[in-house]
Amino acid sequence: MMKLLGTTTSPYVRKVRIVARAANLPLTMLDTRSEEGAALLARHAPLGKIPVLLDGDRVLPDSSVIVGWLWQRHEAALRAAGLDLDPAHLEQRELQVLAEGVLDAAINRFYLRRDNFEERGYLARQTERIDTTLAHLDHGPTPVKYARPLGLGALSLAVALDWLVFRAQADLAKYPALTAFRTAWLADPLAAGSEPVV
Ligand SMILES: N[C@@H](CCC(=O)N[C@@H](CS)C(=O)NCC(=O)O)C(=O)O
Repeated sequence: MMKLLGTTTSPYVRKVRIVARAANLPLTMLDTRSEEGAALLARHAPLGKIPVLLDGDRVLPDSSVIVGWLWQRHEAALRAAGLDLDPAHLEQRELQVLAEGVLDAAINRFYLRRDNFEERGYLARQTERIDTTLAHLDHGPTPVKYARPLGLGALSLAVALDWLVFRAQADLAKYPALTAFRTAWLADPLAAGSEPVV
């Protein structure tokens, strides 16, 4: 059985959980906040980041690598579940870069603030990056719209928005298109049961 090293709060781990469940794959999650999970992460992940998938002899780091691996093996089941994770779709890749850029900036800011860093310099730069990118996605040249099948970028955006709300890192009320996108996502069975919890 495949083992996923991660936490119940991580949006990147959630992306993998959603894809594995959509393909009906048995997956055990091992929490990296436990001693056993932390030891396995230290052994397998030089970057110390989650998720990491252990599949037999294979050790796969990074949610995008893992999703690519699952797509190569289970494309038919994933398409049937309403996902199109083909990395050849460049528009979806572009959306993924923006969504995960926001997410990385917000995660950095969340932890730097917890460590009482001052709101200036590179920390303030993260806030700017989050604001400009959310505004671009909401009312730039092509505002986001929720649609099935869900692509790589839409899936990343969905888990990113949920995490931003979960950790109070963005006020989505300012962004009508993003709010509509999230409302549609939350009503989608693909989202159900995987929401971030501490
Ligand atoms: N590009 C990576 C990003 C993973 C990532 O940043 N994970 C966060 C948790 S959500 C993490 O492990 N952070 C720990 C750290 O930065 O020390 C992916 O897609 O998996």
